[in-house]
Amino acid sequence: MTPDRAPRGHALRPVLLRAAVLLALTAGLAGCAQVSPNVFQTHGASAHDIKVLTITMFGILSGVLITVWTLLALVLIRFRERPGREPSQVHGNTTIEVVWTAIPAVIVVVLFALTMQTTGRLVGSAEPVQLTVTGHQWWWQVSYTGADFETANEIHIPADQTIRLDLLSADVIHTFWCPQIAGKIQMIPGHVNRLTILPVTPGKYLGVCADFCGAQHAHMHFLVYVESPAAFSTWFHHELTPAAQPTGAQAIAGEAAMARLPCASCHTIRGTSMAGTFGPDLTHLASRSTIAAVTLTNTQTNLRRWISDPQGVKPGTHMPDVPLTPQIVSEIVAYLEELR
Ligand code: HEC
Ligand SMILES: [Cu+2]
Repeated sequence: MTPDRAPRGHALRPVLLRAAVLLALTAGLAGCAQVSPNVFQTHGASAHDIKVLTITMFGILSGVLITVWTLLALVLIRFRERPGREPSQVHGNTTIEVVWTAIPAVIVVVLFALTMQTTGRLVGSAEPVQLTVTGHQWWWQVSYTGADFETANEIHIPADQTIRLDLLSADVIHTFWCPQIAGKIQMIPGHVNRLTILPVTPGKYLGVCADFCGAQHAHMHFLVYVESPAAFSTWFHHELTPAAQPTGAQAIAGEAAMARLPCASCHTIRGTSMAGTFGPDLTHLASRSTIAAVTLTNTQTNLRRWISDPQGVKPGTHMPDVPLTPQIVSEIVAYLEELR
């Protein structure tokens, strides 16, 4: 019925407008982000390989698409219906059948070969294990082979060195993905997946969990710091040291409070009696730039917010709200801020 058509045409315009606004907003927001997991700005060998493969495939397949559409358009125009005319009938023509089977077969073989070549490189050589990253709902536990320390959510690695990551999960399936450095790989409970990476440009790169893993999946980010070998070595040797002894009166009270509160049953602070392993190691918390899997920047205000009400910041997080007086919160924050 014709009357139906007009309103449909009108309805389309606001939809297109909204889509355009949304697209502009997204682009704007992406521009604001301090670190963006931009797959086109690669700074790791495998991320680069994946980008090249993606662009090559996109090119080949675009060629196929354009060729098919062009031929289709030509055929539609040239052989449009005209009275008393019919194109030659080629049904069952062997030459044509062979050609249009062979061309796609060749294309598929080329795509397959390119993919195998790239994935072969991604698996990499058998480097000694250097890092183990364990996905937890909703944070990342990080340890270095042969080194007696643990950290969380912020991974430091030296540039221009091949590194092997052993990836595990403590609960459900997560996916480790730092797009500018390497491809994504799943973290599966009870199974070790390996990823060999070669970061090239020093810098700070954002990583995400790329598999829906529960309520706070969207707040399960990590940061990769690719550093010069000297800077990495400084960081690494500092991490090996036990926690700093608190100096201020508030901080001393804060340490005592944490040791007697439930905090101690979930968190380790090396050099103290606190040795819980359920939550992130806090030994050098103050040297991290973010907390709660890059949900908040590591500032005094945010530490207060987190410790007073983790469930308000990250609803469902496995850190419970522990009832604390503002005084005790201040003491704990003073202590945590000394844990450089
Ligand atoms: C039941 C275990 C549990 C208890 C009790 C607990 N936490 Fe946590 N805590 C966690 C978990 C799990 C996380 C990670 C949460 C996330 O990122 O989703 C965490 C995160 C943190 C972080 C952020 C660490 C980082 O690097 O992101 C701080 C700081 C912290 N807790 C301090 C405390 C303090 C102080 C107390 C006591 C008042 C406490 N926690 C009690 C489990 C616990
Ligand atoms: Cu996850």
